[in-house]
Amino acid sequence: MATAFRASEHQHIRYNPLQDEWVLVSAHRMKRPWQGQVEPPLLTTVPRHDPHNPLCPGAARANGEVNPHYDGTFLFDNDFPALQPDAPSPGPSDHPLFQAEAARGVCKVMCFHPWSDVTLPLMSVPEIRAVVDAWASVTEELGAQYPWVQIFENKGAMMGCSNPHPHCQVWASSFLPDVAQREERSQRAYQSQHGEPLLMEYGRQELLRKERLVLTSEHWLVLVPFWAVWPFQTLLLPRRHVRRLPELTPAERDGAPMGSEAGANWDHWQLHAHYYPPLLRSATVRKFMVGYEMLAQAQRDLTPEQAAERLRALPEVHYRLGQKDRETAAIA
Ligand code: H2U
Repeated sequence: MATAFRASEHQHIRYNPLQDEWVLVSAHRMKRPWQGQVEPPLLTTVPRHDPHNPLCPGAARANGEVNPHYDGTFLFDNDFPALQPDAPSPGPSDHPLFQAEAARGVCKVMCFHPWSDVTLPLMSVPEIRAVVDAWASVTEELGAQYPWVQIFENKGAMMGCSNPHPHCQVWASSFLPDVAQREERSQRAYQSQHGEPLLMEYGRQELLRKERLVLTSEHWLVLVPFWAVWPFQTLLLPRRHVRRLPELTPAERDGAPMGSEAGANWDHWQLHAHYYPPLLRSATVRKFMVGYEMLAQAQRDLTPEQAAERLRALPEVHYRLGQKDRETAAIA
């Protein structure tokens, strides 16, 4: 008799219908001993204000400009922008194997808070709301001119974040970046075939199946997607159809994180945020995307269902509030 399939025991591949790619799931690999790299413990002693940190209020930035003494969010043009509005065009290509196109755009940096020793989850709801409002207005402003506005936070030195001060980046581009293009294609095709947005049906299914939900609220769902690549990857979805950040109601903004967009008829789009924590087993063992991932396809060790169960079991209290710097993080 054939062995009955169990996702936590048996290797299989899963399809990501949003980004049109597959992931190899091999859960039993978590049983292997770990002799690889162990990261240093997290830095918890960031000074609240450092006059030499270019993201702090009143500090001088790399281009010599001095930041205002801001007391909420602070948005400025990146001094080392990856995209510029007036980049010249490389001109027509003379061969299909050598294609290049103009890349124009704007790069901004947004500080979330005047203090360096907080992160979004340690901020109060009104403070987080100010960030969400600032995301919505920068999306509206840059989205009027560019087809794609990507808001992202590189978090932690482990993932290449250059500065502990709480901040994100906003890159608006004259082209649809690769991932956005794949999500655009998938969502447009799904809508024309099924008459509703892909992520609306996906969210509804996850609510019914209940295996991968991490948090649900009146307005939002957080889940480990069926096709997650990073061990503790999560997807945040609004419960109703919301195409873009500026469409969020005040109540939704009081509990909402980031997203991204484009122009014309985008009824197939559903606002969403991806969270890709790099951790594999603990805060000090990271998942590297190396040999097989670079040469063949993404691979994960524990199943998305196991990851969701572990995330659901986490305490409600932020880990830093459980430590001695409780007073540092408690912001009224
Ligand atoms: P990370 O989010 O990856 O840490 O990057 C911070 C950005 O802040 C980075 O893109 C910009 C860098 O160019 N920055 C300035 O624009 N001015 C500065 O003085 C420091 C950092």
